[in-house]
Amino acid sequence: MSLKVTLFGGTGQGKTTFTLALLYQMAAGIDGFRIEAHDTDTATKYLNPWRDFVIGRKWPAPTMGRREDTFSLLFNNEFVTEFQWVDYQGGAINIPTDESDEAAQLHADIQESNAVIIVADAFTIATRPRIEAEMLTSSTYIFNLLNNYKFKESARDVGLGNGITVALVLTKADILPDEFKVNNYQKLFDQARDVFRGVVSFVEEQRAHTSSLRPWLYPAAMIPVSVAGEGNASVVDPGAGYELATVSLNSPPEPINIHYPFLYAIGNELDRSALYMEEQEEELEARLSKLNRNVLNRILRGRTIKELHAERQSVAEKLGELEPKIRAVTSVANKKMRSMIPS
Ligand SMILES: Nc1nc2c(ncn2[C@@H]2O[C@H](COP(=O)(O)OP(=O)(O)O)[C@@H](O)[C@H]2O)c(=O)[nH]1
Ligand SMILES: [Mg+2]
Repeated sequence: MSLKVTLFGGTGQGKTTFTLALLYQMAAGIDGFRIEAHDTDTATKYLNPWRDFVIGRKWPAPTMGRREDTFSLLFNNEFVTEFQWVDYQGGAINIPTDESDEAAQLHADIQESNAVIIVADAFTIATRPRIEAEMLTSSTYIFNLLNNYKFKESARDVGLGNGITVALVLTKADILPDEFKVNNYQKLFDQARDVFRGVVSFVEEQRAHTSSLRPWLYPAAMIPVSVAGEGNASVVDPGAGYELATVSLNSPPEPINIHYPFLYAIGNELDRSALYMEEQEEELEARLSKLNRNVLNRILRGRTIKELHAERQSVAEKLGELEPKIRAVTSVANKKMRSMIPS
C-alpha cells in the first residue's frame, strides 16, 4: 500500500464517465500533477472508451466489477508516491460481505483507504423526492459502510491512524435545473447534505469535539462536476423509478471541475501523513486486529503489519519532503470544494 483512493457509488451515478475523464486529464497532466499507469495496457484500457465518448459521443457502456490499478503520481515530473486506484463499478455496496467476495473486498478497501471518492448524481438529488434520491444514490448504504469501517472505530479509541477524507462528487451538474445552479449551487448543496446527512452529522460531531479526537481526521467536502460541460448535453427523459435520466451528448465534452476531488484527497493526505509519522506499529496492530479475518487478509496481502507500517512511514516521509510544492496546488482544490458541514 501507498496512497489509496477508492471510488464508489450507486449504479448510473456517473462513476465510469467521471473516472474516464479524470484519468484522461491526469494522464495528460494538470496543474503540475500527472499520473503514469504501471502497466501500459491500463492507460489504453481507460483511453479507448474515453475516445469513443469524445469522438463517437457514446456514453460508456455499463460496467461491472472491481478494478484496481497502480499508478505513480508525479508532481513537476518528480515522483511523489505510488497510489492504488480502486474503482467499484458494480453493485458491491448493496451486498452483504458474506454473500460476495467483491463486497468483502470493498470493505477491506474502505478500511485501508486514505480517501474515498463518492460519486452521486446531482440531477437525481435535485429532481427526485428525497427518499428516492437516498435509494438511488445509495447514500444510506455508503454511510453504513463508512460507519462500520472508519467511523465507529474512531469513536472507540482515538488512534492517529484513523480518519478518512471524503470527497463527494456531484455529477451531471450541467443538466441541473437553473434553481439548483444559482447562488453557487446553494440549493444543490443543501439537498446533497440532506441526502448524505449520516456522513454530515458524523463529521459535524467531530468538529464540535474539543477533546483530543482530531477533527481534521475527517475532511469532507463536495463539488459539482460535469464531464459533458455546460450546454453540451440535454435531458431526453428525466427518468422514473429505477430509471435515471436519459441524456444525449450534443457537442464535444468540456469537462468541468473533474480533477479537484482527487487533488483534495492528496492534499488532505499530506496532513494525515504528518500523523502517520507519529503512529506506532502497535497502534496499527491494535487497530487491524479488530477486523474480520477475511477483511484483514485482503488488507495485508501477504505482508506483515510491520511491513505495512514501514510502507506507510515511507510515504509519509516523501509527502513531508514535497509538502511546500504540493501544498500550492492542493490549496486551490480546497478552495474549490464546499465543506459537507453547513457554515
Ligand atoms: N448530462 C450529463 N450526463 C452524464 C454525465 N456523466 C454521466 N452522465 C449520464 O449518466 C449515465 C451513467 O453514467 P455512468 O458513468 O455509466 O454511471 P455508473 O453506472 O455510475 O458508472 C451516462 O450514460 C449519461 O447518460 C455528465 O457529466 N453530464
Ligand atoms: Mg459504470
